[in-house]
Amino acid sequence: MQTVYSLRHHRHHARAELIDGTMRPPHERPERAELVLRAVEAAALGPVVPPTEHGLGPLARVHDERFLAFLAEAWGEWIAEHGTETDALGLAWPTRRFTQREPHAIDGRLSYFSFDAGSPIMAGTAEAVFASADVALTGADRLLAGDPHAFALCRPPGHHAGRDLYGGYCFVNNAAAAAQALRDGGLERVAVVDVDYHHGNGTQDVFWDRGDVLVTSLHGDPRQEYPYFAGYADERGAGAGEDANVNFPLPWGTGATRWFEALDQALARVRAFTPEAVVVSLGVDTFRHDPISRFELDAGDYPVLGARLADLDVPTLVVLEGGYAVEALGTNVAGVLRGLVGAESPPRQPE
Ligand code: 6XA
Ligand code: ZN
Repeated sequence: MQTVYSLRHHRHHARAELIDGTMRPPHERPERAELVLRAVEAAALGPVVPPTEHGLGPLARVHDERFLAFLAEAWGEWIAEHGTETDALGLAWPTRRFTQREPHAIDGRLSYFSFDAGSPIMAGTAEAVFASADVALTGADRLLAGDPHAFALCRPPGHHAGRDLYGGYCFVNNAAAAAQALRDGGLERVAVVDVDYHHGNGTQDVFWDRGDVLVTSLHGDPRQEYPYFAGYADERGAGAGEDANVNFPLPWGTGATRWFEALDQALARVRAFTPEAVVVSLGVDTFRHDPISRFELDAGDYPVLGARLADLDVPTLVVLEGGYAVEALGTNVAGVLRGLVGAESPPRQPE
């Protein structure tokens, strides 16, 4: 199995994020990808390769072009207004009964194109974000070339990014871009399985009215958990996409038994859909010791997850999303990958 990785993720290293009422060093930081890379190398899962450049074309298939242009120009506009001493963050959002017109000033545009205050933009953000998308798209290329598995070691993550909205540390939706690239590469049906602790609201948004991409997500109940305003079970898609969006909200404290029950239900939906490829949005912030999450999976559960995905017996691209318990992040991600490629199964007995 190839792992796709770009060093350019280092260009995004925000000074601070707004969390719990204060500005703190971000949970989503470059060290995360390095730790995952080291664990993947240690597990000897296969070669680590750089991404190939895909340009903005494949991203414009899942995002508005104005939004992509905004991401590319936001930092330049911010420093013209505020200098380089602070990261770019929005301040006031167009919520109920506000106009939805795009302002001219950068401070207003940041809010127009975002849904939270926890996703700072800095000098290298656009470069890192577009490189992260290239990582996912290169992973999709591996599947189109016939590989049964690939791992896109993406950073920044992507599953919160909608057609024209960023947030939750996500700017461009890597998994959605990869799923669309698989469709554009000739596959008829693609399923997304989002196992990150947080609802993949961005992926849901991108494929909301589409019947050709099934989106399933297991996540913290939005009544309790970020992103709060998406992820309910009655969000089932619309038009041609009706019933092609399947949410499994789960309460704080959910442990392996309940989580795997929901996973099995999600995978039953995936099987019934008969996809030609699966894109897994892999967050390991479901881990018991994750600092921002409240599920209770243990390290031993991740290879089991990988094996359940392998049981689908469909070409599978794993795209990295969240996970912030840095001491266990690499082990947990590598555990899923080992389970997926069968490295966990006992050696076969001689006949
Ligand atoms: C609020 C929490 C952002 C969640 C990021 C994440 N700043 N999403 O892990 O999957
Ligand atoms: Zn997450």
